[in-house]
Amino acid sequence: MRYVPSDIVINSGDAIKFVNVSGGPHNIAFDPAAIPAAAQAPLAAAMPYQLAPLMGQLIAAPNDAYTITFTDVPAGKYPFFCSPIATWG
Ligand SMILES: [Cu+2]
Repeated sequence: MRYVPSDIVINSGDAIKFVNVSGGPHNIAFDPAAIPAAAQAPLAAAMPYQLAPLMGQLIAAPNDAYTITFTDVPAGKYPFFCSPIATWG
């Protein structure tokens, strides 16, 4: 279970489309404790259908996708993880 590529550099306003290849459900989540305070609102605004703050909806089936468009999100590092895997092992 991994994201490919695991690291990606983008410009402000770029979008990342995360696609479930297999083994879902998956999602894309950011740990609010790891995101600077000033970045939380714009990042939240960039994430449709959150299950919890900065936790994206489940993409359950192969080829399901979730897109985050990083408009107005400040430059920085945004470590992300799959919360079902983190929660359910
Ligand atoms: Cu996952």
